Amino acid sequence: MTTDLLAPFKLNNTIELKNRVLMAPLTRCMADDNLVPTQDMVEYYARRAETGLIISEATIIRPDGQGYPNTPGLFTSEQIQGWKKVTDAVHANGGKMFAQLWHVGRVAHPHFFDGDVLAPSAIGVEGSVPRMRELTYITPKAATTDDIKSLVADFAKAAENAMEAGFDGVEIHGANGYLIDQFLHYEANVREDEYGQTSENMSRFALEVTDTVIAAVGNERTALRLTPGAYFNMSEDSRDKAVFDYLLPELEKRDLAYLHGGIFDDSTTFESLEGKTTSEFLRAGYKGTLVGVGSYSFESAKEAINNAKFDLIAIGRPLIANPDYISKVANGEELVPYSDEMLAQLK
Ligand code: FNR
Ligand code: 8K6
Repeated sequence: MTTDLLAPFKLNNTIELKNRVLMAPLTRCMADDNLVPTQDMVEYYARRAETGLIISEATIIRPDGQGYPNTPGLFTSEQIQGWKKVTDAVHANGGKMFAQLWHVGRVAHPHFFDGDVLAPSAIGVEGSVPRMRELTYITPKAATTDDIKSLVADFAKAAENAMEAGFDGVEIHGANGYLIDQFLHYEANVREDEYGQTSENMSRFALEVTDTVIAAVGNERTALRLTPGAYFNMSEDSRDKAVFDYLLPELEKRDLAYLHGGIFDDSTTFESLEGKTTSEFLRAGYKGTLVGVGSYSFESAKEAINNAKFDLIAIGRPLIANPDYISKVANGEELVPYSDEMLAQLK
């Protein structure tokens, strides 16, 4: 029997999705200057409510988590109210939506806020802020244990705010070289305290954030995105695999809503993961609900799910190009191809 991707999927006792096709988190840099979602964003998300679950664009948990212009936040009442309009519109169209909770760590830029750029260690990245080429990255400050406590607490506070804003759950952004991912990779973490040096220590921050978010909103409303193979704002280290070998079974015990791989093309293999792809590596180490992502078509996703490579598929760029992706694939209609120029406008 083959799985129908467009049939309902029970995530857990709290949440049932109307199909297995998720909208991947997609940063659009279109919030207003107070980082509040706009009416255009309300309509953009509402148009995509036919997907089983919309994952919001990455949303910063506090001011020093910002590394790109006009990315939305979830730390002021105005931002919460702005998101409430989005979730109300998505719900009115029969959809469900999680907020992706984000802190960029060392790729934050003080252009956007007052204060230090925090990271696990004082190791910077080369280059400059996308779309703002005059802003080159600075060397971050290694977070103190008090800084770490406040970061963990602020992830939980943002998760509570997400509930107030009407989201159905949260996806913690632990991927793509941002703060949580920086703790998980040797290239960015050379700490000598209980957050560095060993797999258990390097996993500590990710697990503390996960556990406090679960305490705030419940495990059935908590998900996590991870990038075991470093590919963005980070380079691979052969020791990284051991960190994820420790982390994945720990996460499995938490009984999350789902685990999500972060990657642009899931055919990419990683030397540091013994030649595995992101979804192969995550599937081998994690038995709970797994979301695949990265250059999949509806057909290739169907094949992967039927071969038990993962359980749900997240679709990114094709959903930028086709707000009506679900009805098009259901009817066998041709999709509009994505192009980067489409990022200039919210359609
Ligand atoms: C992304 N991606 C991304 N990932 C994430 O975790 N949070 C984010 O905010 C973003 N933002 C973002 C913006 C844009 C313009 C692109 C193209 C991508 C990655 C995204 O979720 C997904 O993993 C990739 O796009 C691969 O999936 P597709 O597009 O091949 O289906
Ligand atoms: C999450 C932060 C937002 C960054 C936006 C990234 C936009 C990239 C759009 C182009 C996609 C090209 C895919 C190439 C993948 C290379 C990965 C580094």
